[in-house]
Amino acid sequence: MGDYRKLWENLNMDLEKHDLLCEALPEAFGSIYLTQENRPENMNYFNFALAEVHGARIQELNEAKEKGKKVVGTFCVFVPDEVILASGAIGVGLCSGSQFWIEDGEKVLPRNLCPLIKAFVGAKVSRTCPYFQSCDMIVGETTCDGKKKAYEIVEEYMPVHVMELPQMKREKNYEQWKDEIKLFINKMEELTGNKVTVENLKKAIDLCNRKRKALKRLYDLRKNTPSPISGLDALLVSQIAFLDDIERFIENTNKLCDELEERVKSLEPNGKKRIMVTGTPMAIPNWKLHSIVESLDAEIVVEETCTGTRYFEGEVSTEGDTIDDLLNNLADRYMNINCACFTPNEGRTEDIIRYAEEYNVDGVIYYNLSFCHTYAIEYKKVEKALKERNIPILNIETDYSEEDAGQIKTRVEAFLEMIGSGKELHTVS
Ligand code: BJ8
Repeated sequence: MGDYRKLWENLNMDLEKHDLLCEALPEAFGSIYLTQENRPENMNYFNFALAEVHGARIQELNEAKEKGKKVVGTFCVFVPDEVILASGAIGVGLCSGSQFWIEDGEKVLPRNLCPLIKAFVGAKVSRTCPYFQSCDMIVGETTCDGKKKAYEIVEEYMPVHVMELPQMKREKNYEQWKDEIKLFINKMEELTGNKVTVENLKKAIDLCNRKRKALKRLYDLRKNTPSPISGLDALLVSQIAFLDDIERFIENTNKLCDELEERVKSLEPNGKKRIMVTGTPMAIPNWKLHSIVESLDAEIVVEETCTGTRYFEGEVSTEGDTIDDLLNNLADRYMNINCACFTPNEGRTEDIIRYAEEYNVDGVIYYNLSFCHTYAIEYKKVEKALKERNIPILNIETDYSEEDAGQIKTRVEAFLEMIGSGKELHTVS
């Protein structure tokens, strides 16, 4: 990474503390990622994006800001990126996946809270996240209790707009969400001084759909046995998706997929167990579960998470001639995301069952961040549905620390032994 100290200083960052973070990340990335064998060549782009995650991309964002663009931070896949883009702003995902920020988060939040929330609040209060520091506004949402209350704390540091997400999926809830998107459009117009028109909103919808298509293409390739890409690498691509320039991300993800399509033609069986991960998101640099599972005789082939299928499944229609038509299209697509904050949420279990078949999985690991009640409670329903179909499931509740890594490894090992032999070669075109 180049020298960005001046830039970070201008962003009012705590440079000394940030140095500590910058020391830890390359080490973790090197030992987890760069030790993998036979990685696709086109992962080099994503390695570079990660290496420059606090450098070149931040410089790019700040150059855009100098030209008058606004940068907006988000924490949930319900916040429609289309609106941010249509207003001429840049969106960045701010969910944080590092233990580094937990201590600072705990200074202002209770300890018995989900690590994702403690980390993003810690990142803000410690002034060590250059994305947070580059944002003109953040957009929260009323999903889980922890998040919606945490935005009240973040509001003491910077402007916040909170979208009220309904927690049921009845007809009136679609209307409510549509109204919230309308309010969000007003807010973005006020922030940027730009009008959201039918034309620029359609263009933004199209761009986001292209991003979804690229990710879907990557995931479809993972349906092959064996997968032409490790779960770790696919996870990195998804994580970079939340931070990168959208056009460049689409181009590089498609290049990677071109290479993987070639790889599929000469796949050799590897006997590894095919695992689905379902549950809470894995924000960068949370590679803990994937690195444990893939250090064993297994490959992760799909994530039913918000850093996985929930992020890209379902496109937004561009049909219609008015903003109201497009608002309906946006509400329809977003209300189809099956987050555990909804009640009931049968759609998620149906998704998991469908993916188990489509991705030809041998077993499912239910990944739950500690103190995430909605996903923890939903476990029983998912377990019951999978057991009825003889699909093995393992429940892992963990945080960002490495303390329980050994214990998780032992449990995953026992799980893999229990689920028996790996699948034969099976290619999907
Ligand atoms: S749509 S999963 S991104 S809310 S922060 S709910 S882990 S206790 S992130 Fe989420 Fe939107 Fe739903 Fe997806 Fe639990 Fe932690 Fe809350 Fe979390």
